[in-house]
Amino acid sequence: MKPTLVSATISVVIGLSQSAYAYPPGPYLLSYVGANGKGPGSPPWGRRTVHSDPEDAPKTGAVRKYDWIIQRTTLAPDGFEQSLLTVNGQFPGPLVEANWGDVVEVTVHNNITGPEEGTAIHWHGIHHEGSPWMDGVSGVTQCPIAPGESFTYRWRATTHGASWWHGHHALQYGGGLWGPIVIHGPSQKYDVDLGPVTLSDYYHMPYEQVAKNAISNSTDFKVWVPHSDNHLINGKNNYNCSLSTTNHKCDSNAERAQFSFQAGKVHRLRLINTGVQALQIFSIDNHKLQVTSMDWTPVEPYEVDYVALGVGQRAEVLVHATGDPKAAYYMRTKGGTQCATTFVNETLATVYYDQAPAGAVPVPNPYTIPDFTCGNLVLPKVKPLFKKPLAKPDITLYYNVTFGANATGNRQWYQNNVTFQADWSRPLLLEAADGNAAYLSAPQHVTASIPEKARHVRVVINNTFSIHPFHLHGGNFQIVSEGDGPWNGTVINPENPARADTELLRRSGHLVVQFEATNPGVWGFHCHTAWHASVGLYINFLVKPKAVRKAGIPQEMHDMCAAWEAYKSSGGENAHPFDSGL
Ligand SMILES: *[C@@H]1O[C@H](CO)[C@@H](O)[C@H](O)[C@H]1NC(C)=O
Ligand SMILES: *[C@@H]1O[C@H](CO)[C@@H](O)[C@H](O)[C@H]1NC(C)=O
Ligand SMILES: *[C@@H]1O[C@H](CO)[C@@H](O)[C@H](O)[C@H]1NC(C)=O
Ligand SMILES: *[C@@H]1O[C@H](CO)[C@@H](O)[C@H](O)[C@H]1NC(C)=O
Ligand SMILES: *[C@@H]1O[C@H](CO)[C@@H](O)[C@H](O)[C@H]1NC(C)=O
Ligand SMILES: *[C@@H]1O[C@H](CO)[C@@H](O)[C@H](O)[C@H]1NC(C)=O
Ligand SMILES: *[C@@H]1O[C@H](CO)[C@@H](O)[C@H](O)[C@H]1NC(C)=O
Ligand SMILES: *[C@@H]1O[C@H](CO)[C@@H](O)[C@H](O)[C@H]1NC(C)=O
Ligand SMILES: *[C@@H]1O[C@H](CO)[C@@H](O)[C@H](O)[C@H]1NC(C)=O
Ligand SMILES: [Cu+2]
Repeated sequence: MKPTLVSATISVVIGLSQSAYAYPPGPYLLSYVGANGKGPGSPPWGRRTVHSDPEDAPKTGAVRKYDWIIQRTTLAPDGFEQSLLTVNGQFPGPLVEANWGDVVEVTVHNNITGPEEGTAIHWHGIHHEGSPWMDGVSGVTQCPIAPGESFTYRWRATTHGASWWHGHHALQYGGGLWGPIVIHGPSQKYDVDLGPVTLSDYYHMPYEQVAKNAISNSTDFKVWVPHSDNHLINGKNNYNCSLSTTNHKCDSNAERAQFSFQAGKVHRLRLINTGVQALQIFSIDNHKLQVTSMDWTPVEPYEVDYVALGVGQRAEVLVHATGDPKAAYYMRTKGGTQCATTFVNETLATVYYDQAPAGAVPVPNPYTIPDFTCGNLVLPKVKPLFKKPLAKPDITLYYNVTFGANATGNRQWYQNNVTFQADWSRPLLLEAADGNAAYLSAPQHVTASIPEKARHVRVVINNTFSIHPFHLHGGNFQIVSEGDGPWNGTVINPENPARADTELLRRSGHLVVQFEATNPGVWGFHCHTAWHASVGLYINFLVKPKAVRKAGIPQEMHDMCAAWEAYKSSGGENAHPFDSGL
C-alpha cells in the first residue's frame, strides 16, 4: 500500500502553476506523462477560447497520476483537535490539477482503520462519457472499496474550470474527505491566478454522528438539524474554544487564510462551496467581483458585491485590486440567516496588498446582504458565452420533495413519497448492465428510466421545506426556472439558459432543469446537503439502458464487489448502512 512516487518535481507544464495559490501547497502530482502544447506560450487547447464549446475538449495525450492513501488522521485545522478522514494525511485534501483534455488517474488505497469502513471517491461535475463506473458513488455506480483494497479511478477532463472531489460513501466527506479540482483551460484576461478558494462549513462531531443525528427521531432541533461548528476558507479559520463543551485539545489562535493582492492587477479566484450544508455568501470588503464562469460554463462577465453558492456550486471571479496598496482587507464568507444552520456564522480571511506592512490589520467594511429565500440571486444575468437555446422537452419528470418521518419517528426525505435506499453490494449501474430492470424500478431506488428516444429531459421539482442544492452526475443541465412557489411556466432566458451541474432549490419554491440524455449510465440527481442525501433525498436517471447493457462493465468493478462481499461476510465493521448509504 506504499505510494510509489514516480516524480515529485514537474518540469514546466503550461497552465499548471501553483506559485500564487493560497490553497495549502503540494506536491500533489506524482507523475506526468505525455505531450503538452506545441512549444512555449502555446496552450494545449490551441485556438479554443472562452467562447468555444466548453465540452469540446482537445486531445492532449497527457495522463496525470495521483496516489492517495485514505486514512484517519488526528489534526486541528481550526485549532480544535479531532480525527478526520484524510488523503495522504492532509486536510483539506490534495488539489487535482490538469489541463483541459488530459486524462486523470487517481489510485485510491483504503487504509481506513479504527474502525474500518468502505469508501468511494466522486469527481463532482466530471462527465465520465463511456466509463460511468468511474463516478464513485457506493451502491449506485460501484461497490465500496473494501478496507485494505485499492482502486484506480480514471477519467478525462472534458470540460474546464474548477470543481472538487469528495467521498460519496456514508457522509465521509463531512469528516474531511474532500479537495479541489482545477482544470486549466481558456479564460478571460487576468494577471494573477490565486487558484482554488474553497468555502465550507465544518463539524467538530464525527461524520457518523452527523448522519445519525439527521436520521434520528430526536425532537431537539439542534440534533435532527445537525449544526456545523465552524466555517473555513481553504480549510482554515480560528475557533473560540470556550464555545466547545467537549474535552478535545483546542487552541483558539489557529491561523486564518491569507491572500496577496498586487495593486492595480486583476486576480482570479476559483470559488468552490465544498461544504456539508451551508450556503456561502462570499465577498471582499471594498472590492467588486466580476463573475466569469459558473460551474464549468464561461458566462458573459457580470459584476456583483457578493456571490452566493450552494453546496457543490462554483464560480470563477476576477477581482481588480483597486484598494490602497498599503492596506489589508477582509475576505468573508457567511451562511446567511436562513440558508445555513451553523454555530459560527462567518469566516474571515485577510487579503494583503503588496505594500501592506507586516501585521497590517484590515478596517472591517462588510457589504450589507439583505435576507433572501436561499435561491439563485442572479439567474437572469447568467448567460453562457457558448450559446445553446432551450429545446422542446421530449419528456418531463415531476417530483415533489417532502420531509417526514417513518413509523419509529426517524426523519426521512421523500421524493414523490419515497425515500432513497442504497444496497452497497448491488450498485444500480452494475445491475442495469446485467439488464435487471426490475431491481432498478424498486421504489427505494428512486430511479427514472429515460426512454431510449427521449433526448431532452425536463425535470420539475416542488419544494416545501428547507433548501436543496440539486446536483446532477454525468453531465450538466440548462436551468429553465428557479423561484418561489410552484412553477408558472415562465422560462428564464429561453434563447440561452444558464447551464450548470448544481442549482439551488429554494425554500417553498421550484426548480426546473433540462438535460440531454446522451451519456449512458446511472446518474444521480440529488440534494447536495450531505445529510439530506443521507436521509434519502436522492434521485437517479438510467440513461440509454441499451448502451449500458452493451458497455461491458470492466472486470475490476466485479472484483471490487467480490472483495466487498468477502469483507462483509467476514463480519467487517460498518458493512451495512444505517441511512441511505450516501
Ligand atoms: C494506515 O493508517 C494508519 C493510521 O490509521 C497509519 O499508521 C499507517 O501508516 C497507514 N498505512 C500506510 C501504508 O500509510
Ligand atoms: C469566546 O466565547 C466566550 C463564551 O461564549 C465569550 O465569553 C468570549 O467573549 C468569546 N471570545 C471571543 C474572543 O470572542
Ligand atoms: C448565527 O446565526 C444564528 C441565526 O441567525 C444566530 O441565532 C446566532 O446568534 C448567530 N451566531 C453568532 C455567533 O453570531
Ligand atoms: C407543485 O405543487 C403545486 C401545488 O402546490 C401543484 O399544483 C403542482 O402540480 C406541483 N408540481 C409538481 C411537479 O408536482
Ligand atoms: C425508520 O428509518 C430508520 C432509519 O432508516 C430505520 O432504522 C427504521 O427501521 C425505520 N423504521 C421503520 C418502522 O421502518
Ligand atoms: C425512537 O426510536 C427508538 C429506536 O431507535 C424507539 O425505541 C422509540 O420508540 C422511537 N420514538 C418514537 C417517538 O417513535
Ligand atoms: C405533488 O403534490 C401536489 C399537491 O401538493 C399534487 O397535486 C401533485 O400531483 C404531486 N405530484 C406528484 C408527482 O406526486
Ligand atoms: C403521497 O402521499 C400522499 C399523502 O399520504 C398522497 O395523497 C399521495 O397520493 C401520494 N402520492 C404518490 C405519488 O404516491
Ligand atoms: C412567473 O414566475 C416568475 C418568477 O418565477 C415571475 O417573475 C413572473 O412574474 C410570473 N409570471 C406570471 C404570469 O405569474
Ligand atoms: Cu437538501
